[in-house]
Amino acid sequence: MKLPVVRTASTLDLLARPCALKPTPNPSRGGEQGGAPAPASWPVPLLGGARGGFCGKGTRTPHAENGSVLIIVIWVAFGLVSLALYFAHSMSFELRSSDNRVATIEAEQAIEGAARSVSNILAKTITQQQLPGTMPDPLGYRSEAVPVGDARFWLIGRDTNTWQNGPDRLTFGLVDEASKLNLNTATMDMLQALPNMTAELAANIVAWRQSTNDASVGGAQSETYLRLQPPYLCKNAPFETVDELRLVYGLNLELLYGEDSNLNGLLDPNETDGETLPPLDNRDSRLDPGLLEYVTVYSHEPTSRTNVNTRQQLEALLTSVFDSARASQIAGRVRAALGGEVGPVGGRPGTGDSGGGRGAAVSSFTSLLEFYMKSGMTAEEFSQIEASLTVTTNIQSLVNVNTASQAVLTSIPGIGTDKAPALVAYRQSNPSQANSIAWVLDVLDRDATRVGLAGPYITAHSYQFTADVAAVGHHGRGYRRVRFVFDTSDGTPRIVYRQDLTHLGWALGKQGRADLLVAKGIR
Ligand SMILES: [Ca+2]
Ligand SMILES: [Ca+2]
Repeated sequence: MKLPVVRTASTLDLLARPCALKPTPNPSRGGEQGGAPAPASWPVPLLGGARGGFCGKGTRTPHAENGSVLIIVIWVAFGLVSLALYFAHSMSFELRSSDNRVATIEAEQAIEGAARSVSNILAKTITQQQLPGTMPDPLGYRSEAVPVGDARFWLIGRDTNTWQNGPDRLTFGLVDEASKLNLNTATMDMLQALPNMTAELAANIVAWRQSTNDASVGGAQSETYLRLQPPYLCKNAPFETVDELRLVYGLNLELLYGEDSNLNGLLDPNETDGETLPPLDNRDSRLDPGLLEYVTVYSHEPTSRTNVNTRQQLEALLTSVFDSARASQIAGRVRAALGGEVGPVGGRPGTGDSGGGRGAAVSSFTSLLEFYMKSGMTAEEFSQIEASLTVTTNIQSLVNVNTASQAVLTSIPGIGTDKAPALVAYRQSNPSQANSIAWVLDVLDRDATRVGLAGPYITAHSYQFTADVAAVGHHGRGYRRVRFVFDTSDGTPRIVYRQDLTHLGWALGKQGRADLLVAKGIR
């Protein structure tokens, strides 16, 4: 039996040229069906078997009609399947988007939790430790992948001891704001000593913060800023945030961010690839950060201190801390150093202290380091009272010599490029002495000139800390990052600054991503 041949192309022909179809008499088929040969005048059926055609009489066979219907049904089915797939894909996309939104909310909540956690850590440090202005022990709290429900957070920190060697791993923990130069108190020379700074830029920074249009400083004043588009005035008032540097004439993003485009203190792959990806870097496998890494506006110390230049105040403090004999011995030496009566001779045994005021008498102490050098106290004794002392009623923002990076230490007069590496090396080898500035005296070789220059700018205490919190929600999604600055100088941790840094992109490095993938796999 010969099967009828259905030409699919004929359907198109049918739709396009219906009149071209002619019935083809088939004697064999007609015989098998037991019917008479199809009349030449069969009407052409359309959909649903309706009779009557647009071509008039007898132009199509029933098999051609069936084929047409089948193909139309296939097309309709194909359309329905396409619609179903489209909606399925759309729903899947919507589901994923909702999941990401949930993860983002989880990450945001984790960041709020982190802020409370840090506040608690700082409050505990204040109440539990006898010495005020102490940095929380990094081993005393969790700062890496801390779980909050299904979310986790990290506190992105800095290891200022190994900073110059090119960080290859992220450091976690709080960042000491006193480890940086304060934009409102640093001198022009100190600012100029920072990496990538010029005399002109340093002058512009000083001119921005100075209260009057004092042209003697040099630097850009309002007439310069009024030529910019849009024009604005020189502030002539202290910096309120570090970000204000972007308004200072000549300071562009390249100078502020340097190679560390995501401000995480880590050399990310795009930060050491030359011109391949932004930022522009020198491809030397070392991180060369911008100015933002080295400056702050938050560091300041509490004002309620005992002034070592006020005799009664000092003697009252010494008597409350030491036994009366030792207190009067120290007080005597201090008086001698200040040009008063000669103090008792003879130092405490075993301390290396030969007794008596050292060097020429001064009218007043210019720094605690100088006071310590001339008081004849041991380092241990000095560390007990150091946080309660000051030399001035107008306390400046000081640099914590125990946490500052080598670049910041280099900018301090009397330390410079020759002593900064020695300071970093010494504190790395002697971490137990980090509660005081007494050790600095040895590294500066007890040189009165160096002590006189560096002393007024250094401290061993910190009261402001940054918590740079990065967080992800469930399955490592919904990345968020917020930077908080806490101030503890009045005895209670307060958030004084908050900035969303999510726009800077992923800050947890390749290792962080790998850790998340591992955690995801384990779940
Ligand atoms: Ca980086
Ligand atoms: Ca580099």
